[in-house]
Amino acid sequence: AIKGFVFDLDGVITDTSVFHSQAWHQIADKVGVSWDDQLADALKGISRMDSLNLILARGHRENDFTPDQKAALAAEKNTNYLALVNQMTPANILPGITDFLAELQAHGYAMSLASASKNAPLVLSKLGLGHYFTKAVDPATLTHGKPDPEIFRRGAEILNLSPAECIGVEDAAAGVQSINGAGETSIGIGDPTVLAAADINFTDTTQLTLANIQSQLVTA
Ligand code: G16
Ligand code: MG
Repeated sequence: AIKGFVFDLDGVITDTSVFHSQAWHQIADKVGVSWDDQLADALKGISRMDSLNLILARGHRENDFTPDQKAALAAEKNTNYLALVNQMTPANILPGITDFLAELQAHGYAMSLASASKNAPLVLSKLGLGHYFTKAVDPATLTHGKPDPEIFRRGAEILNLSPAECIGVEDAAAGVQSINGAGETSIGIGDPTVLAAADINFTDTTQLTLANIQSQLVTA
């Protein structure tokens, strides 16, 4: 039986991707790499340094910076990003999420966070949701990022649950792959063609209710 839920942050609980994009766009301009929506999309869910490496590679500038210079660029992006995160409020919570988290808590489900973001605790506190996520995987301790199953496997472990007892919730294909690889039931939020590997598909966060999940699990 399902006893817990493991949540992605960006794209499920809130849309930090617009802020990540804005912050990276400033760095791309600085190093002379042209910015487009495709590049912005490619950065979703991947770590800070992997994001910088991807931006530099797009501009064929991957060999133009020392490790120290790259660390400085990544730190500058994070400063840009934190300025935006500090303006976040509970109004930035995606529709239906507040009700869904309350419903899960009322029914005694455990919940944890599986976000690649080192800033996730700050984001959750700005949203007023920190109390739901006292259990969160520390991304600094991971060997592999999504789509590797490690982060979702750890999301179950910190709840003292087996993967079979957990549902993972994701908006990215790489995240759904991570959930499936961990042996959890996957819910994909967004375009069902992109998230075809998910056990359950919802087009948006307003569809996240226990009743909808139960009816999808029965028909699956
Ligand atoms: C998020 C974002 C990524 C970001 C990553 C690391 O992942 O989707 O774009 O690069 O975290 O963030 P930070 O620089 O704050 O450590 P997720 O897993 O919440 O979708
Ligand atoms: Mg996401």
